[in-house]
Amino acid sequence: MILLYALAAAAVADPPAPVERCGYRIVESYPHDATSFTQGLFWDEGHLYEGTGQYGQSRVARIDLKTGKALVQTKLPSDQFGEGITRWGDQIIGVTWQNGVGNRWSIKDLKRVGTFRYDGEGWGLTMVGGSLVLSDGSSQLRFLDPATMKEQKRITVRFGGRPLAMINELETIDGQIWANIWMTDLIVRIDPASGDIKSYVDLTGLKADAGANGGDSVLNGIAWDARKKRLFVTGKYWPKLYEIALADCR
Ligand SMILES: [Ca+2]
Repeated sequence: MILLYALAAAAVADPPAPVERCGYRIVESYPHDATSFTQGLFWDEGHLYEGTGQYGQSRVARIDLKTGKALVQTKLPSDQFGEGITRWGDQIIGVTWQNGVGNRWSIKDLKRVGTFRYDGEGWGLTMVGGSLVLSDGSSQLRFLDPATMKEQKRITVRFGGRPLAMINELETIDGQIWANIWMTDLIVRIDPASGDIKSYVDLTGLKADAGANGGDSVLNGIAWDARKKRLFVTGKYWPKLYEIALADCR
């Protein structure tokens, strides 16, 4: 009887899986170009790669971690507002905010090697298990074939069972999707199969530490150095970029 009650309660309530909260500490801070409206960030082979936004100022760049300076950079056409970038093979793939146009650059020299079209807005990008994952400001993440841009599937990001919108910059860490939530100091870990948020980290305090001010200067940009297991975060127009370590997840 007790078992029956328990089963019935579980079926009715179907409680969402708990979301764990993780603390963090700053491991190191580095200079970051305070003119960069950071939209995309990833790490590859010893360097950061950053994509920035704003019409006429959007660029994709290979950045020296120690100095924060661009080693190589390519400007986007002035009518494009740059958004997320990620690596796919020997290419960097990048989307734009409302242009419906994406770019492909050679990761070697950042020369543009192609363009593509997609529906809706472009916010964040990352690669998960061979699929390009695109956020667009909603609670949906689209999984696309990076060669053809055909949609393969989509998931709804949920926090405690409820859809959560404003999913922004993305990063894949050990097969899980991490994301900035626009206009917040939160980053979250998303299960790519279900869309459920499994963890979140409140990074309140970093913006002030960075000396960033202004309404646009929000936390944005997550990069993962898989080889050295370093997690980097920064924000739009922030003078600093941080390596952080997560702690006390519960
Ligand atoms: Ca990223």
